[in-house]
Amino acid sequence: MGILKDTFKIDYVKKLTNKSGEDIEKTSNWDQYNALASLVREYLTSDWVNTNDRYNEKKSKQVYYFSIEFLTGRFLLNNLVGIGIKNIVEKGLKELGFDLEEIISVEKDQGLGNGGLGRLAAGFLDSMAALSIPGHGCGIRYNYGLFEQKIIDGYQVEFPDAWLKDRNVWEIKKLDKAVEVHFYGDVRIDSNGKYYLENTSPVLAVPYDTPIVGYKNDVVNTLRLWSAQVINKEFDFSKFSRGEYMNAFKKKYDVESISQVLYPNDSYDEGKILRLKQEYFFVSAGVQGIIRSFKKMGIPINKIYDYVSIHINDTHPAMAIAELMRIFIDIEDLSWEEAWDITLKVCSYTNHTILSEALECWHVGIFKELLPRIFMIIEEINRRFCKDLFDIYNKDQNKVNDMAIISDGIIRMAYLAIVGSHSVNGVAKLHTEILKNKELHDFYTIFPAKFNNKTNGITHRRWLLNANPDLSNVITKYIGDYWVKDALNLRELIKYIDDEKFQDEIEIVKQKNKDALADYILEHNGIKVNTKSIFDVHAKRLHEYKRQTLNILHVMFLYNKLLKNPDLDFVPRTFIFAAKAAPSYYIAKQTIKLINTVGDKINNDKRIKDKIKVVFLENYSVSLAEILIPATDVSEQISTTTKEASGTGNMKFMMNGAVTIATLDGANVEIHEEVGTDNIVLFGLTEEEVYELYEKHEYNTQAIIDEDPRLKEVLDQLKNGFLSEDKELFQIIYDSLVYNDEYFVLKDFDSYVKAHERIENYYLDRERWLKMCIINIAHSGVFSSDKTILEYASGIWEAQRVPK
Ligand code: GPQ
Repeated sequence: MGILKDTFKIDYVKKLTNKSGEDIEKTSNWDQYNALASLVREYLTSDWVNTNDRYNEKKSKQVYYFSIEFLTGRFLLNNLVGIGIKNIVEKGLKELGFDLEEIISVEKDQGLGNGGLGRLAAGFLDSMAALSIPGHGCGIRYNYGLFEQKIIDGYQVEFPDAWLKDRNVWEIKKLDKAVEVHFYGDVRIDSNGKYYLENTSPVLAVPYDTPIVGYKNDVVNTLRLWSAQVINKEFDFSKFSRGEYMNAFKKKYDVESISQVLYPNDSYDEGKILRLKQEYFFVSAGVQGIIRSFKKMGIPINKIYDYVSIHINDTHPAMAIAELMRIFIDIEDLSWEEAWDITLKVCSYTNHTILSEALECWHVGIFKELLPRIFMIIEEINRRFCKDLFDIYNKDQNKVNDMAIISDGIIRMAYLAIVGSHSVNGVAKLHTEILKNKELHDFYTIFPAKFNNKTNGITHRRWLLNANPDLSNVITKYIGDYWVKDALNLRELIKYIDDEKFQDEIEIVKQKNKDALADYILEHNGIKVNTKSIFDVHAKRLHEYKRQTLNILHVMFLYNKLLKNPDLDFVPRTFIFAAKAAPSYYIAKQTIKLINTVGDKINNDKRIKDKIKVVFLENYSVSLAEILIPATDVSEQISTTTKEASGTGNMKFMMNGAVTIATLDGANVEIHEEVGTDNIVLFGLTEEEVYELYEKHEYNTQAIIDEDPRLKEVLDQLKNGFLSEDKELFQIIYDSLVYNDEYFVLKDFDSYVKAHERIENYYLDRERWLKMCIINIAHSGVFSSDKTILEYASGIWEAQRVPK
């Protein structure tokens, strides 16, 4: 949209005064934010309405991305840029005496996700809007997002994330679009042989819609998040008259607990009944809403697959398959066969991990009680599937049991998702190959056509254009701004690789971002870091397979080396960590304590003359990542090969000109393909070596320790009082490494040390380093989620672009 600066100023002053009830000079930062965000919401409303009208008029196929997490972060900057008024607004505010950047920083992150999976969902919404694809999100409006992390005495302490405490400016509550979701009850059959439920406990699902703004294309899609409310007639008013005032609220409390809080686990299935309720709650509400709006078009229900695609983001929404079947059969009167045919065409599924502890399973007992009709339908899907398997595998009952959706009293949600979808994709080439050849090989054998790869992506608008404005300006100065529309255009930068002026400018921008991060670190951690040191960053969830332990052991080794020889020629390093651990993941939390303990010791040791600093940044979140990533020199992507399905942080760092130190895992493989061996620093076991080690059962950690005095020294330091008087503090980490090194930390240690030595050498050669940075930026365009989404749209959803 276009707007004149003076018009904006008038609008803003009016809004600010109205909202705050104060003279503008007396308003708080929050007032200023609230007014600006409200105004932007108003400005984009007509595009939102028009986008929906356009989709309806054209009967465009709609994609619904179902996800139990959407980690969107802040909206204000993204929306200002998307509707094309950022510069006008910035100038207007300045003339009024306000600072846009300051106002932007008031917004609380919408942190309704744990990590990669939820962030991917948010990025996909951004890309769908930017590409004019009718695609919307469906999820849960948690009252509390992912916990806020504070580091107290080196330990992670969790605090609730009350993100809705102040008004959420972006959302609109749509009471008229509320639907009922039914739990428990008894399945009955009527005289026509139709199933229905009786004596259920219904819950009201109320949608809150948030606009998802495209990029200067007048498109505004929708993220619809559902909130659980007690149904008025279910509120037991008679209890009041009986004097049971407090008890009357119990039901309300129980119902509202469904959308109260996000489970804080990443890649781990806790199997709690409340989680199952959450899943069915948003799936049922979402599916009902979709069918209701589809039916308004007056098209027969058995043609729905031409108009609707439902994407199942990991298995949490897999019940969409059974819910569609329920509605098609019980309400729309379709036959099982017809209903199944349509359901398959509508649904597609993405797998995000091969970690066994993440694979979602439910006990038949609790499932059947909570969702009796859905259970019956899954049983029938399973019965028919097993019958087919029985024929395919020549009556081999073992094979049937291996692949059954329900087996030994357990429902395997991944199998339901595969059987009930027409497409199953992994999230990076290596991951998809592992699914096809190992983890899901049996399914691949019978459904080869379903399996496909869609390598993850990131939105280059948030992660480059908005998070790193200085780098963006340099890029645009050299190659124009077409890269914002099409990130592949970043390749044009290669032309300037030898241009010294360009190299200088890249260096200056990085230094400026490092200076800003150093200020942040000083303010938040009280640590003064050397802004000329290598900023080496390991930022992601804390998980054993992501191997923050390998990193910190290496830091300890470098420290030992300096203690032995304080005058060593040594490129100063700042090792920065940022990671949340699941509150119940003990070893992960002890790893945070270890990092902080090592940090305290090193940071305060005068002998090493500030050559190493270790910083743990608390509360890693989207907005912290936006500060951290542009300031990074070295990106740590060091998961045990085969364990990281894709990774997306790796792509963000690369796009901001960091050099990656990496195992050949997940999408690192594809980053390597893009930049070539000279522009990434690889180390560690290969896929084949990892599988061989697992299969041979010959992995001997003691032999490795005996041969490597560096390793022996750091391991001893974990428990000899070197770090803490409490010698048991890190016993669990020591034991896991020495006696059960599942993630091959010790095996990869030597190769990791050497990789860091290479990094040091490359960094010393300034020109070489800058060229590596430039090559990384220039080749990062293939990892734009725009490319990924175009592949989903054509290869899976058959959705068209519907530009204005
Ligand atoms: N991922 Cl199963 C999560 O963030 N949470 C999860 O529960 C599961 C997967 C990640 C995965 O670990 C990363 O490798 C991916 O890049 C990311 O999903 C998005 O696909």
